[in-house]
Amino acid sequence: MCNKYLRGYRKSCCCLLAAALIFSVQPVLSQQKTASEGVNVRLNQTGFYPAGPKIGIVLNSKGDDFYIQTTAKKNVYAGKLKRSIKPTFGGAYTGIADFSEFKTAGKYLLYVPGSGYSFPFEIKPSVHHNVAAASIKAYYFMRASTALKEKYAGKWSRAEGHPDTSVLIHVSAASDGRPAGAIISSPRGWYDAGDYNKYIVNSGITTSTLLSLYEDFPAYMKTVKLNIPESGNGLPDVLNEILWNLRWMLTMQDPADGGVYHKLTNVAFDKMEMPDKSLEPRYVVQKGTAATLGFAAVMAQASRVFTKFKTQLPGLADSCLIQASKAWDWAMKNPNVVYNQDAMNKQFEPKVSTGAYGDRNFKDEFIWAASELTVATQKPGFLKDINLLPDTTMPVPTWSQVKLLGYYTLLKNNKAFGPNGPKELSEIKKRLLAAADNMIAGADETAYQTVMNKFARHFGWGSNSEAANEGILLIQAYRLSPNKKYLEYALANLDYILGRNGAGYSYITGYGSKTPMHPHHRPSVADGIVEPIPGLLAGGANPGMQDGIKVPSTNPDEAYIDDDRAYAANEIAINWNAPFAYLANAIEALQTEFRKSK
Ligand SMILES: [Ca+2]
Ligand SMILES: [Ca+2]
Repeated sequence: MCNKYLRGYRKSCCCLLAAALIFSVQPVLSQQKTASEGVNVRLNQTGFYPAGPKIGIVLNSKGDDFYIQTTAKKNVYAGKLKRSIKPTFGGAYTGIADFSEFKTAGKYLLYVPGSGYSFPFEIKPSVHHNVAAASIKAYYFMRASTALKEKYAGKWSRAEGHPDTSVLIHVSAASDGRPAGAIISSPRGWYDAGDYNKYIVNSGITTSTLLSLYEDFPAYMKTVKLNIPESGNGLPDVLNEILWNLRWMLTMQDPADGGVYHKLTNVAFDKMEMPDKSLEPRYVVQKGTAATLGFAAVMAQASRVFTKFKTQLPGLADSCLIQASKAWDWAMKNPNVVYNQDAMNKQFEPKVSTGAYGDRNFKDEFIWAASELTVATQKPGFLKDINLLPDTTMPVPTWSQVKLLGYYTLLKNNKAFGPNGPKELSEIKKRLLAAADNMIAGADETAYQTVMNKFARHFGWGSNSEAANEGILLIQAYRLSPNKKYLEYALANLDYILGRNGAGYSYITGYGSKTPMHPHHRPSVADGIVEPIPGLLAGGANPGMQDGIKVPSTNPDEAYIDDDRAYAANEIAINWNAPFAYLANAIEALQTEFRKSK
């Protein structure tokens, strides 16, 4: 999805080799005991809610019995496997171990004679609390322009990188007031992904998704403590973390005309080095319609959220709304300014080869920004010239397709409109619920019992964010119409990401028994610490191999490799972590709902 071409790469795997040698001196018995864990028996490696659904998937099953065992291998529950109706993408049928009716809290294994054991898992309330919080804390580790202190970052503490107080105006971005080579200050923000650049388009969907998490579940999000420098200042920590990026975004608007620079970047990707070692000049480049509308949408949403914290943040909500309106005005005057990096490089020096995030269709960005501004201002004018229903598709959001972000906002603020809401609202609601119904139809026939596993096309670049965004759509539908199936299949996609999948990985660094150890992420590669920075979501299974690194299988859901060169399957990115953070925290916030019907 980031579609970034990389240079100056070097591999660093000596640490893993050393770890493997240490493990080889462990007693043979313990090796045998662990050898079969998680190979044929796949499930959420974190665990399950006592009253929630609990499913394990068994590959190569010989019989039809399964057992839940304590970690001392004592049987506490027995059940029968069901055979999947449809096979995996590789053509094999699976055994489905449904132990939902086993509700006793504890630590367990799923055992299937002839197939082996699952990894250990827990049954307990709030079982996802820690991994959900870690996926937001991950943004602290992505902060530019600050040192990470040991008190907050533990062994991943590091020196400050990229102060970005002296950023050049690239010739593509020159204006009367800011000629090429002029200097602006644009500090803070999150590094985008495996690289150290900052892109407004991708920051837009990311920041909005995290703001929505707070907006949709404010009571729960107040309980999520992150141990970051701002903790304890009276704001929920998720908002504290968002502010680090929001304050950077605010500096990316040209105050003279309201247009927003597409990105703040080196001219080329850095080597695989720590951020403080990267000292290349930084530029802001060309203003564009996608960046400016994304900025308008996020700032309008932020004004709505932060208006409740005027004591702690005097003036912020007002500034956000003023800057959102200025951005909107620029976009209305410049409705089709594409960021075309190749064309820019033919015209201007220095050439820029970092992530392009090029988009040519702004219908969805206009819908998103107009929806946010309408809700924030309660003025219907923003929607006047916008076709809210340009087509019948309901694509889950990506950085280049944000229509549903606008729909979610309109629907959840439905009541605020009173009788003067957009006339399309009821149709949008109908389409969202139909999309959710469509999504869950047939998921129970798949080999892994998930929406994610329905179609090969779900397994593109950043497939784990597809799984998470499907989960968000189902949760948005559940909030409109409390069909328990929506919630259960949202949870099933969380189970997918945390281990019930074709690759057998829990795709979040540091959470689960088999997790990515070599994400394509510069600090994780360069810091000399064996464990990668925790709470990061790997892109996931993707048979495309755009990086040229061979994956062990090209079956779509198995096409994953834990290799730090494999940016097509194993990069991390802020726009992938955000939907995971939404899904995992939303499921935690809604966990008591599982008790109600069963
Ligand atoms: Ca678009
Ligand atoms: Ca490392």
